[in-house]
Amino acid sequence: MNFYLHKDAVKYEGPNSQNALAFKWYNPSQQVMGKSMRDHLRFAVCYWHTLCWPGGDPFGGETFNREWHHMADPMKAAEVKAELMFETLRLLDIDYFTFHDLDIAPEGKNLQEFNANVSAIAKILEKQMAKHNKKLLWGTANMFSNRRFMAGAATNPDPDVFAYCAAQVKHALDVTHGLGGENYVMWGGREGYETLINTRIGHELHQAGRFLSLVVDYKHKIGFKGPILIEPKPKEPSTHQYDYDVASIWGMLKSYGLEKDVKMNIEQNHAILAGHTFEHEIALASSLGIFGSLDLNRGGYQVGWDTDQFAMNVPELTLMMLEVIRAGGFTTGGMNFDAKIRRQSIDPDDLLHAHVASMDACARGLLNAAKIIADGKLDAEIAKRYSGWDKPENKAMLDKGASLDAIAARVHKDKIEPQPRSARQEYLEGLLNNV
Ligand code: XLS
Ligand code: NI
Ligand code: NI
Repeated sequence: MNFYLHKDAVKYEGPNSQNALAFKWYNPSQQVMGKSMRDHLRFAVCYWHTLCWPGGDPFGGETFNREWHHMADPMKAAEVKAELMFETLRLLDIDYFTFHDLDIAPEGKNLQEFNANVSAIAKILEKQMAKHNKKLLWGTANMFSNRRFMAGAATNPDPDVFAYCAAQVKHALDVTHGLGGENYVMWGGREGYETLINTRIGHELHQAGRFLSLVVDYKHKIGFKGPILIEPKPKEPSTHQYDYDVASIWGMLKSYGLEKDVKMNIEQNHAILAGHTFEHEIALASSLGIFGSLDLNRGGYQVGWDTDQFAMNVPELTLMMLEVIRAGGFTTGGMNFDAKIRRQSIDPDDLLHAHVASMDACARGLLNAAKIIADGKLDAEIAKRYSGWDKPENKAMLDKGASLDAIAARVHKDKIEPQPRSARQEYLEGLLNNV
């Protein structure tokens, strides 16, 4: 289908280019800290916001009027979306894409028909991937749109819904595996509750933990190599969500012994809704050994919901990239544009402008982060702040054999009196602005 007006793949032209559909900073082959920008950033285009969302909001319906949203035959529309996904990837020079089962194919009358539709479109995707040399970053199952999930997916009070979810995830994981997907994502939009007066929290939490364990077992059974990624979000659509943030998921992973198989897919807007910064969630996941992948977007700071705007703020992206580099970079993960253009951006090429501008902003963030690391002053300041822990007597306090009374005895013997030191925040903020 003829959709975009722009026909040539976007290319790097450098910071002085006046061409709006050219990269000014994202130069895929440029080496940064021993790795190409393409390999650092591992961008992905998402199906749902890019090709499925019609531009509605809670107060008004569609604004985009895309032709394929109005086709009589939903399988024909699915084929058009598949074709357009690869056209989008070609134009943006992006290697990866992501989808929910329901994004790529229509539901049909029952689960059998849904599975058959998903498998049929997956065949088309497979051919296109081989032809265009594109890859699947991750797949997932949509277990939040249909009314059967209104009281939860795996945490539904009705065990039939739990069973249905098992069948749906089995198929979505099979399809993701078949397409060589590098991760499998679980976002539990309905895995929470509205009111405690009708809810058994303990039972629902156990359902969530057991469901995740079943998915991990199945992943091993079929030899799926990538991690299962959980995507934390504190609320919306549920009022109280069990997968609130990285810290709460860590608790669940530890209690069910899943911390080796499950990692985090962290989204900027979800971090903001949980009262955290994006970099906080990345740093925490990395320090717990569960950093996986990123859903890249930006929350509107004036509204309290998931606005999923394209990430454009270079200083914020600098701090984000600094944490990604400190985490050792991506292995199977990447940066998925889980972002939607505003509903007034109705031109087809607005989709290209959004991705290109955000890719450039990420590239600037990467270059800035690399400069901060090369400059070394920030890291030196942090090292100095923690340098007391290099002394053997201090290190020993964290060892297994340490005891409270022995430490107390040393405090009295050596007359230890802590001397407060400046944390130098404004000096460091100035330092970052000047790299
Ligand atoms: C919604 C989530 C969703 C997941 C995939 O807020 O971000 O888009 O990324 O189910
Ligand atoms: Ni997301
Ligand atoms: Ni989101």
